[in-house]
Amino acid sequence: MKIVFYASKNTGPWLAAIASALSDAKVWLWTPEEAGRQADYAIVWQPPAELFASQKGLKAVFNIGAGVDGLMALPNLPGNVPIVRLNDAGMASQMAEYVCHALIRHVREFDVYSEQMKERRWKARRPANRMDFPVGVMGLGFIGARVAESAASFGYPTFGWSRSGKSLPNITVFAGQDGLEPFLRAVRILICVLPLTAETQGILNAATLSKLKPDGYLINVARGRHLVEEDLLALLADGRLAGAALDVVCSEPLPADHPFWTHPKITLTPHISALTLREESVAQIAGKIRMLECGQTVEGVVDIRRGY
Ligand code: OXD
Repeated sequence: MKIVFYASKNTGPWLAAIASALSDAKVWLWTPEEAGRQADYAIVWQPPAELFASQKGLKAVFNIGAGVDGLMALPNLPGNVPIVRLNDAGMASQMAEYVCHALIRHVREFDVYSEQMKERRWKARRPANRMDFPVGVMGLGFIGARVAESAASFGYPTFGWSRSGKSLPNITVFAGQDGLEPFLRAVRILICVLPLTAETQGILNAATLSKLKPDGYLINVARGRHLVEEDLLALLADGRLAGAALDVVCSEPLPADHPFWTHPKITLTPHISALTLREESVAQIAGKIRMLECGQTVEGVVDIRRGY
């Protein structure tokens, strides 16, 4: 079996992990010089378009990440073979941790306590009532469902929204375009875990964000392009939103002169809410390759029409 791999960094450890999980496979790093070398499987993260232009016999493509928007944008992606994304591989619990941390930091006012500490002020603030902070999760795939369940487990009233809906214990779920407005109106803390597609790009904008309950708070752990950044800045400026925690931005790394860096109501992290865990990911991909080789179907196959 022949496997071509592409990532822009840490390639040595990935190649070694794949070779050790699939010891009968020949594994190599894609380079333009070796573009003609044909593989059965491609395991990639943000590959150049030329990779697919040169590969003619792929049986499946594995994305070493949960979001496939980067792959979907490539012109030569083979249309007739499974494109498989990671499902979970340790990401759901990282994402749930990140989101609950951002949620609780905001609701329990930990940023205020950090400021008080700088002033050596010992002063308790009024306790927050979780009922005043209904949480809404946009995107209820494996990761989104885990995020919603985690928020609900702390006792926050929790709502979910997705294209086609889903039944989840303790979560009130809204579906589709008709469900979007009632969902937003029910929510004060909005969490975006959506896949990025033509339909969801820009979904976090002035019209949608201003439907949140007053003093709304946004947590975006999906993709920067879900958010219209200037709309967020305007809503923060006029006090319509209380703040935002952003793990993703339109242009990554965020340019040094971007207003988000110094905004007092924005907390930023550099796209780390759920990092790809090499061991878990390689074990999952190797298992799926073995299943495909035996003619079985695998989980996590992308619906190219939907884009996720
Ligand atoms: C992913 C990511 O899609 O890291 O997995 O953003």
